[in-house]
Amino acid sequence: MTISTEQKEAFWRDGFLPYPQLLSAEELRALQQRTEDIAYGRVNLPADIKGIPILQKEPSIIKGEAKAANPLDELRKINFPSFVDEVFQHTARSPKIVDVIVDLFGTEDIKLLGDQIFMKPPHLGSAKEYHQDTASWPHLVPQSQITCWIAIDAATVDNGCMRCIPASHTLGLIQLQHLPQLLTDEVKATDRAIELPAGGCMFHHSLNLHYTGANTTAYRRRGWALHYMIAQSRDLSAPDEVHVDYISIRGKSYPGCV
Ligand SMILES: O=C(O)CCC(=O)C(=O)O
Repeated sequence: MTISTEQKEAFWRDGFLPYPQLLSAEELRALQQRTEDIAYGRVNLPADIKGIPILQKEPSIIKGEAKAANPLDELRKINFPSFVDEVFQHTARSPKIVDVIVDLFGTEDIKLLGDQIFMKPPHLGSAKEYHQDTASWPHLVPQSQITCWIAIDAATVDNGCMRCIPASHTLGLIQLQHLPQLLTDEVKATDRAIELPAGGCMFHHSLNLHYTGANTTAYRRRGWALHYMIAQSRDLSAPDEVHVDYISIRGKSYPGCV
C-alpha cells in the first residue's frame, strides 16, 4: 500500500487527493524538457491520432488576437503524449503513479484511456470551465476512472491550479445543460484550490467537478492529466465513435472488456 488508509478514505469521500511529492527533480526536468522539445518540433511525432490533433494552440493565438514569446507558450494542449512519445509513456507506467492507482481502485489490472498536457501559458492560458471528465467518455463503464494530474510547473491560484468541489463525484454524471443550476455561487465557493509544487500531483475521480482559472501571471503552468481505468471496464461506444487504442499499464486484459 503506497497511500495510507486515511488517504484512500479521503479520496473516496472527497473525490480527489492532493499528493504533493511525486517526481524527483530529475524526472521533472526530463518532462519539462520534453514538452519544450515537442513544442519546438524537435521530436518526431504524428500530427494526429485517429484524427485528433496532438498539438492544440490557445484560441487567442489561433485568432491572431495574441502573440506568444515562443512556440511552447502558444500551446493550449498536447494531446495523448503517452500514446505518441516514449518518454511520457515511460512515466505513465511508473510504479510511483500506478501503485497509487492500484491502491485506489483495489485491482492490479489497469489501463490508460487517454492523457493530455494542459499548457496554461503565461498571461494567455485560458480558463477551463467546471466539468466532469466522465462527460468526455460516457461510453466507458463503470463510470469510475481516476486521473493523476501532475504539476509540471508549480500550480497556484493565480496561474490556474485545479479547483475541486468536494464530494461532487457522488452526484453521478450531470448533463451540461444542468450544470448551471447546480453550480450556484454558494457551491462554487466551496471548491478547494489545490496548489501544488512542480513535481507534485493530485488524483481525482472522473465524476469530480473541477475547474482551472486563467493564468494571470508571468509563470507557465503545465499540468499533465493521465486517465486510468480498470481493465474490466467495458467500452459501449457505437462503431462510428472514434477512440484511441487503450494502453495496458499493469495486469491482465479481460474478454469483452477494454
Ligand atoms: O489542467 C487544466 O487546466 C485542466 C485539467 C483538467 O480539467 C483535468 O485534468 O481533467
